[in-house]
Amino acid sequence: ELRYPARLNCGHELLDRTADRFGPDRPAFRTADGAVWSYGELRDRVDRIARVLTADLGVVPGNRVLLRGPTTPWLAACWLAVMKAGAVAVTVLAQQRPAELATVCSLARVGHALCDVRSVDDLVEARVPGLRITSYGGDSPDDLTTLMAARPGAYRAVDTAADDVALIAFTSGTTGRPKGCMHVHRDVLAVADTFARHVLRPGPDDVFAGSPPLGFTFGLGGLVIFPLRAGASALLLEQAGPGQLLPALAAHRVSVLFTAPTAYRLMLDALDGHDLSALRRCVSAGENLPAATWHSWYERTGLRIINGIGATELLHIFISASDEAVRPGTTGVPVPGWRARVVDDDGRELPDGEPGLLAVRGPVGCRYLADDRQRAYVRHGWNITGDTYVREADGYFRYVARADDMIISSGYNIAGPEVEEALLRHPEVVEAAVVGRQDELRGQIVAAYVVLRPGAERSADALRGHMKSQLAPHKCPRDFVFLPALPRTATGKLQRFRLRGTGAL
Ligand code: 3SK
Repeated sequence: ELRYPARLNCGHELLDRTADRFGPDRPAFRTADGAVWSYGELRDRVDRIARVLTADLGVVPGNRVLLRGPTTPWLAACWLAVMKAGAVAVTVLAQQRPAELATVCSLARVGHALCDVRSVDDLVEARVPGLRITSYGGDSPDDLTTLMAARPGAYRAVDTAADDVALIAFTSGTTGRPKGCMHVHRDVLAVADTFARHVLRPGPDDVFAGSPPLGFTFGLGGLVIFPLRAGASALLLEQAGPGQLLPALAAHRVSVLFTAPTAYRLMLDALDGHDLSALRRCVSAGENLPAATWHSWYERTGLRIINGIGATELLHIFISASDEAVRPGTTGVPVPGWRARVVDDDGRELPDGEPGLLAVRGPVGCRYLADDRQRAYVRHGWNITGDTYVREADGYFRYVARADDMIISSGYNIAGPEVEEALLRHPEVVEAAVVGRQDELRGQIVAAYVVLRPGAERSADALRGHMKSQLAPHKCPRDFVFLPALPRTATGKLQRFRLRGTGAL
């Protein structure tokens, strides 16, 4: 069991203690253009930002501070400064539009914003009443970068309680209405001391990199919390599509990679000529990793992708496995410190092999910010993630579908991901999504939305033939739709509701 003192500031633990332990000259953050921030430099900048927050902007512990910008050391430094100042970080994605920003600010009662100077316009356009916006990275007299220069470093972190709220992470899920998930200082350390410590086992020489932004807790963990907790460094990439990721992995000798299944698939097509010899851990989360992608990556790189399921509600990954314990096609086992079971709608545990709702509990729990949906997420002390899973006889958890993604056709229960996985085994298919479409005769039919490799022939007959060789007839799609790209949220999650016809494509 994890034990933390009653008074704890996660910013102080992640930054000051790590800098003291490993030395201020160790690299903390790197950028694509070769800049390196040592722990000592990072600490100095964080402390000056914390002083500006408190002395110039009047931020007091508990105030909510919105953070917005591309993935840079400055954004990470602002996050750490908010932690050290005992305020509450509300991180949002660079892609979020003014109306969405206004909703988040109103739900979280945000009074201050630190925003990359390049992303300020949208925030101004959001017209949030009473919001004080401070840009960073500019050169105006009221820019954070200018204000910092007039403030000394050496800021002493606020003596927060371990269960004071440290951050509010918003999730829109895959359907819309945003929910704010509150996490306390202890939670921030707990995800590093469970998933990162037991599954990644990082050391100070590791270099972390990846595509998820810091406004998504997958990225915040993988690119800030985990490397700093280990005294390691992170390469922070403003552009982190598969096209930028591969050369960056080689040039910066990245050893721990965080990205989503789609990026692994896209990188497979472009691996040649890239030196990935420093890479030792490849983490996939955000959505289910198909076994076909795991095997192709292993064949080409010799690396075993670490699959994981996480949630904004629970901050990071809670089921996973690493090294020889990885079983392709499954997510893994509860990360040490976590428990998981498969239950029915009444919360009763189901026997192994039977699909049901995934229920988990551990050091971090879901605490929605004033939202009735809390009652549905936390039942009988267990977090119900909304995923359908099977626990196999050997204790491994296998993903079946999102609970609302099961297709019922002619009385058969069909899991969309199983059909998608079979589609992805076709050599011309890069992405696939399967949904149920209403049908008078069968209740629902299986409809497949497919993205092909550039130049591939759009032939439904060819796909139909392939699917017949892969799956029982009732699971084969009756309709194929070819798309240039699948609709996704800003964090990369598939928006099936748009494919079901309940939203614009
Ligand atoms: O949403 C997810 O899938 C996720 C995965 C890993 C860590 C955090 C999150 C939110």
